[in-house]
Amino acid sequence: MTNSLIPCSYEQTLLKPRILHIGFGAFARAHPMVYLHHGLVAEGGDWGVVAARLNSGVDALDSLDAVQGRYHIAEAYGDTITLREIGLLCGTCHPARDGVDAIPALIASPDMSVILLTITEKGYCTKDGQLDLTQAAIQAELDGGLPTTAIGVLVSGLERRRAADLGGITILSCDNQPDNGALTRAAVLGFAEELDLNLAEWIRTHVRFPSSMVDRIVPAMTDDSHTAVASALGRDDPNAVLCEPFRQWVIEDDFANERPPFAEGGAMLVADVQPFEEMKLRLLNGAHTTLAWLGQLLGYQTVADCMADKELRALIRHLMLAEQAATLRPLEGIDLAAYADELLKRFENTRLRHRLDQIASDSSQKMPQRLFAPIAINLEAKREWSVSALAVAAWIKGLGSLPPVPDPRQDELRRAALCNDPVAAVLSLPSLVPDALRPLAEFQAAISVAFERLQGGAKATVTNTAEELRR
Ligand code: CS2
Repeated sequence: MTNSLIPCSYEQTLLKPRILHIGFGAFARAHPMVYLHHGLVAEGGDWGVVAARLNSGVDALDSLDAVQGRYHIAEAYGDTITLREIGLLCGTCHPARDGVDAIPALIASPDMSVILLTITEKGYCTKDGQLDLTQAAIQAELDGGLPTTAIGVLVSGLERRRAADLGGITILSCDNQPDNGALTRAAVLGFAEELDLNLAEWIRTHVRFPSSMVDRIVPAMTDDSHTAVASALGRDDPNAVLCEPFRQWVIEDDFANERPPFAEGGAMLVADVQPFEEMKLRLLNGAHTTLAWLGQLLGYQTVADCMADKELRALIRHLMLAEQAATLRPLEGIDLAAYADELLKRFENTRLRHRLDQIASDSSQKMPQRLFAPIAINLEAKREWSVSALAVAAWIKGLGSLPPVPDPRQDELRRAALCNDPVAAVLSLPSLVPDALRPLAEFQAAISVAFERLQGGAKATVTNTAEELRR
């Protein structure tokens, strides 16, 4: 085992609370914070971060406070673990501990310049690209209740910021959604418009919502990963996160004011993020979701277990290159075959134990961008999409036969998956399959065929499909 430890080289006491991160979990610690860390190492500066959580537990923040916000990132592959000490936090904030006004007050503090979001797909409370006004939590907030959703908290903070006559601010989404900046903007504006049209106008003028594509595989921490970090570090760090060495962040260059040193820390700033987002959402996340369901039906637990199955690995490579890559616009300087092979190597990382049931959670929020959108393009182009069909069929089969995983639509999905015709029942649920795809008879027919095959056994289906694709 080769271990190295790189201590933090900038002065934490010089940092000011200029960035607020809402949804401060493992991914936040291991991705955007690592970019900022490298930026501070390279350039210095005073960009400190306040770590906030909303509905998830406060313990993780208390635990950071107990060590002045310092924690380690362990980048692991094969026999090598590189530990980095991260020391850029200025404090933490949680409404349950600090009061409901605490996060809005931070948004309206003069030094605050950028708000980062990792709130997962469902945290945006949208439906069909707009704020979903029918969601109970949104309704309660709009009826005068305390802000509890990220969108409500953001608008409450922006309202105070406007009242305090402070300048604009940037809200930067770091979640796996296409056009995540535009989606955040639509949700925030949708909420503000219900409250006060002048506030909505102020937001339009003063707040920027750049889109970004984020990539780093950061599985939930387990006892094993804590033990691996402790043995590499020589002591326990309860706040450490173990992840892969790879990281990528492509950010739309659209900031309201000064930009934190993300680019200096390795991020790419571009005019248009969309082609990068589509590439990553379809090749990486599309493959992940396929593995999550098909892999579980095969009895595997982790992504790396799936990669040891040669036939499944071949299907995933086919999905990436023949089905998903075919739907992308050409991206200058990117070799998609090399990108796919690098993804497969990343998936093989046995140090991560990236659980399939973790990836399977919230699938109703992931299917549209990861599988349905590319299927629609392939159908239109009359291209083959057999592995994508298998992925959707595996999801429907898994919903009815595997232990349930968290999903905001879990109850209706399970009910539909246990009907006589689960394929028709699941695919016709409202706002799940895009309108352009749902009525196409060939869409449902292909998923039904794949579902029938899976009824005969997942292993035989994978073997036969791999054989058919080789021909
Ligand atoms: C995964 C992602 O859980 C999931 O849905 O597909 O978290 C994935 O690991 C990251 O997007 C990688 O960048």
